Amino acid sequence: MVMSASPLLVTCGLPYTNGPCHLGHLRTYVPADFYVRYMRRSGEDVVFICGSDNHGTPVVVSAEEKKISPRVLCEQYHHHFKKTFERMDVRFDHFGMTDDPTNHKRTQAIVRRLIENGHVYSQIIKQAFCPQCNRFLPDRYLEGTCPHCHKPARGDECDQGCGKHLEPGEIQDPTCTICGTRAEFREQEHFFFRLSAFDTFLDSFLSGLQGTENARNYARGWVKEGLHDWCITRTLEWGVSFPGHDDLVVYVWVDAPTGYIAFTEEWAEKNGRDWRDLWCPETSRVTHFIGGDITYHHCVFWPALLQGAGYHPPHAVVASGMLKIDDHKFSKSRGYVVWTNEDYLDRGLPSDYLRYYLLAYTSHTKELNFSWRLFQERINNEVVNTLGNFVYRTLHFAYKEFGGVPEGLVSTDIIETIRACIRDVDTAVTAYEFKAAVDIVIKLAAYGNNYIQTRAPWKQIKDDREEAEQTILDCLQIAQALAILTEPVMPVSAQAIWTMIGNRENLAGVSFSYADQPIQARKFDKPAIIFVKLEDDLIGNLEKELEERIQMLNKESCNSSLVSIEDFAKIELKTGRVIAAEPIPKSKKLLRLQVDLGCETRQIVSGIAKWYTPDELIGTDVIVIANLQPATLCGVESRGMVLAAGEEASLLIPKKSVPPGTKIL
Ligand code: B3M
Ligand code: ZN
Repeated sequence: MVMSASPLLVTCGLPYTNGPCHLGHLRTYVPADFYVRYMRRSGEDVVFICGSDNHGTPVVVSAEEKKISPRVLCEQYHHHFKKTFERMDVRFDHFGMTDDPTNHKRTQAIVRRLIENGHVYSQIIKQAFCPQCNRFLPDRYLEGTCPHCHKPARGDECDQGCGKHLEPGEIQDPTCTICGTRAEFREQEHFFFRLSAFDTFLDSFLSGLQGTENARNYARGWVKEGLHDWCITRTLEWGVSFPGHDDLVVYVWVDAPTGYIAFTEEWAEKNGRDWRDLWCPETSRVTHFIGGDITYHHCVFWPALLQGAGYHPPHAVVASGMLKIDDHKFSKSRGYVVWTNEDYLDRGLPSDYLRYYLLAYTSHTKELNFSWRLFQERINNEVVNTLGNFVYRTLHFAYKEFGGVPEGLVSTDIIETIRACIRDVDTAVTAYEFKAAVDIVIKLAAYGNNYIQTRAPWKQIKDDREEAEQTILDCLQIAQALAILTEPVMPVSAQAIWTMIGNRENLAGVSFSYADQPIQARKFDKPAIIFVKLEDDLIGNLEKELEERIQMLNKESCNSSLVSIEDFAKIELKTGRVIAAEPIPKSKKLLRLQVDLGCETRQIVSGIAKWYTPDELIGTDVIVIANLQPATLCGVESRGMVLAAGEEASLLIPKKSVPPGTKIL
């Protein structure tokens, strides 16, 4: 790795605070964390920055559905993401919020500079408006058809087809997302960023842009096709005010990437550093890790914004391939999703295994397929049988026969093998080929396995103790190198191996150059098994749950069988008012509700604890199935069911207030 004086700033695309963390997120964050750990271990000064993306219509639409303020929703998910990343051992130096004051200030400063530099102009445009909801419909408030590929699209992007960014007014057959009414168009003044004037700049910028080729090549193609100016204002109340126009906010794709700078400022403030050292010098190395679907924003729009406002454009963009679940396009609404907490970490599965899979499945820029079976196969073969087996056999034998690392000189060809491995890993990481890097490390473990197997120190020791001692010393050297080299991939297990070999200091402070240093004699304790096999039962259950989720959602959305009106009439639907709500101690999901049904108060247990606090439910009018057979959930009797829609349990609520117990006909 070539050393450079400027610190390396690594950022990750900012998650929207409108839904929980899933594997699609981790597809980018885990490799970024791997890269940061790797670069640090190579001696680089690295700052790792991320934060949550709080603005834009994804957040307002969700907040509106949940009937909470956007800020409250953002804080909930902000904490959720922060905690989830910690649980996954993705360790940011700072995790900010784009709605915090630093980012409001930085965004406005950038917009002002763009205006002063003549890169912004105003224009009267036709804006989609919903006559029913009586409001303008920016971005995700609008649905329709993509004018380019004719697939269903959102107001500002073709999310189900060609992926193109759509400008206001471009989408065909537009309807309001909230009420489904066909949108009308009304004239309004908006502000545009003159992106089209940056084609020459972008051409030369992209030819020097580091990172993965996919990002560079797509962006070059788009610049060649011709650039359109971007409308950078929206008629919304939530966001960063557009300077001089309080009725408008800045488009989320201006203030979201600006968060990268604002979060660096916040980090620098806390750490007595100057954020400018990371963003301003010619030698600055800002490296953005992003999902491939936001390449346009990071390789075209954002560099032009920075250039226009007099900032230094990024040094590298590393774009990950998309995630598939069971070979299907990732889709929350169709159930092709694996939630990081609920489906993985909360089951007690180790973060290290998932990190390994995400890094080792395929090259970073390719599509990554997740299935529980493949996950089991890869972990059991590579992590448990190859790496784990080698380390355990080595340590176990060394402990049993020598009580630790024996005195002696490690064989030179072992040191050479380790050196070659470090060199190859370095070449791979420099090319952002993380899978190749992980494979090389596992190959070293396989080499070790073969070494111990063919020399069989358990046989050698019978005739020649010294020969056995040499074999095990060589193996211990490999095990020590493996602890250092696997740390960026599986930090928890690597630390455990490191400690088991009898090292006292923390592995975090150890550099790669230590891996080929002869291991010193020392005693260590009886080793433990670190990598445990993923059993068929567990994987079978997880697979079944995923299948059931997919089937249920698909049935719901299209294949529902018909019921007669008589059958439907058997179900007694009534309105009810929540008069008391409390958590159920043994459950994270359930709430115990007391619901006023007019003639009686009913106890109903509802799986909505993740989405609503007991306090906010009190006084809410809900729809209840009143004649459901009683059931006992977590030891609490439930007599009825409260209706809610979707993965995030959006409660169905009567539009006009009606007395509790009103029958639904
Ligand atoms: N919040 C998430 C996405 O579109 C978006 C990323 C912002 S990065 C500055 O993937
Ligand atoms: Zn399209």
